[in-house]
Amino acid sequence: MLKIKESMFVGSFVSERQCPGDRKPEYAFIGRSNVGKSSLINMLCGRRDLAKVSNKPGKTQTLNYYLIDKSWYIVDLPGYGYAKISKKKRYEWEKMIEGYMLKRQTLGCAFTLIDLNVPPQQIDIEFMNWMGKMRIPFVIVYTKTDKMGISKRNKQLQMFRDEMHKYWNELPQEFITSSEKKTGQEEILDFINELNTQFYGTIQS
Ligand SMILES: Nc1nc2c(ncn2[C@@H]2O[C@H](COP(=O)(O)OP(=O)(O)OP(=O)(O)O)[C@@H](O)[C@H]2O)c(=O)[nH]1
Ligand SMILES: [Mg+2]
Repeated sequence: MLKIKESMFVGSFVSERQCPGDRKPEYAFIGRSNVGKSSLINMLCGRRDLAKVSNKPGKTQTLNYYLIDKSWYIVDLPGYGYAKISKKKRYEWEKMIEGYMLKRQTLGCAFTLIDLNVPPQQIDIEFMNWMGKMRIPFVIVYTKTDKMGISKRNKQLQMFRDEMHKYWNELPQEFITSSEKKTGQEEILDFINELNTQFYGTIQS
């Protein structure tokens, strides 16, 4: 099992052009504001305060890079769907995220976070449909599952999958997580490890 030994904040950027140019594989964490992206990153890294967490939505506003074990990056992205900002600002954020996702060649996978405590949100579905159309590789990460019992969890999962099946024949890979309880850490890190191996394998051959 992969464990992260070293995690380091590298920098905050506002466009893809500014991002590191050393061609290491990277994994982006994306989802609605407040879904738990920064918390999940801390959980994966076994750190308390690596990424800034807040109970107010809209905390992360830039593309934040973390270098992991000197060989790959985690990218904390600003959340989408946050209503309480100006139209202009929201537009700028959308362009920043969109530009990043479309242009970033070293993006190995977008981890799309879905809060399992709320009913399926159209904005999440639309975002995944867009990634599908753009052929951006992504997986689903259900968050905050410590806040419910197993039967509610299964019910919510079923609802979300039913909604996805309206658009997708086959669903992407899923991870069930809780940053509070460290649920899903091993599964996600093993998955990233596999992708890293593929990435470096392809480059060397
Ligand atoms: N119970 C519970 N709360 C969580 C979990 N993950 C995050 N939270 C809480 O959810 C709130 C938002 O967490 P963040 O990690 O800042 O969310 P974010 O997606 O990075 O938010 P933005 O940067 O604003 O887009 C905080 O109050 C966290 O403590 C979890 O697994 N369980
Ligand atoms: Mg955040």
